[in-house]
Amino acid sequence: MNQAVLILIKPDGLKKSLTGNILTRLSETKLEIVASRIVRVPQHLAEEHYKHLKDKPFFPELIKYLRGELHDRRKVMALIYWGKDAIKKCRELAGSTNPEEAEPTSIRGSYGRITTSGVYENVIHVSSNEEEAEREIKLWFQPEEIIVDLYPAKETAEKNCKRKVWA
Ligand code: DAT
Ligand code: MG
Repeated sequence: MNQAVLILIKPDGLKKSLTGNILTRLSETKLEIVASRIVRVPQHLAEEHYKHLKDKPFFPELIKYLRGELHDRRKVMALIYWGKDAIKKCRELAGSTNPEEAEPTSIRGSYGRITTSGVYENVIHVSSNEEEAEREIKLWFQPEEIIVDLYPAKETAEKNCKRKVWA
């Protein structure tokens, strides 16, 4: 069954120049990339993305981590991969949440670490199921930024809507 999955290369991945390595690993899946962008992550987006963890003691540090405050790299690379069993394939390649427990050849096992203050720097995010993938993709991307129609969308005509175009 074809699925879409949200991948985030987190700020540690960008700071450590791991983007190419991670994309190479993900290309083993033979899935199709249908959207990508570099994002400066606002507080509300980080909090919404990880809202299922908001009562955890590590939540404030997790938000700082995703926003790049721990790495002085205030950006993440967001991608959507699409194809057969995309979620399972990408999560297998990513490895376990805890990078110390992740399969050593997985992305998190290869490149992740736990900091002395207990932050799981696990380099990438991968949606965990179809429902979460839809929720997350709609948070990080607008329909126009995705080259396939993943979910129903509607057209709006906004009057006096300011936006930047090339000069
Ligand atoms: P995953 O990213 O594998 O889907 P998750 O959704 O349960 O895992 O957690 C989201 C992120 O929160 C995870 O990538 C790292 C962080 N995290 C989870 N459990 C943690 C813990 N016990 N201590 C520190 N950070 C944790
Ligand atoms: Mg998760």
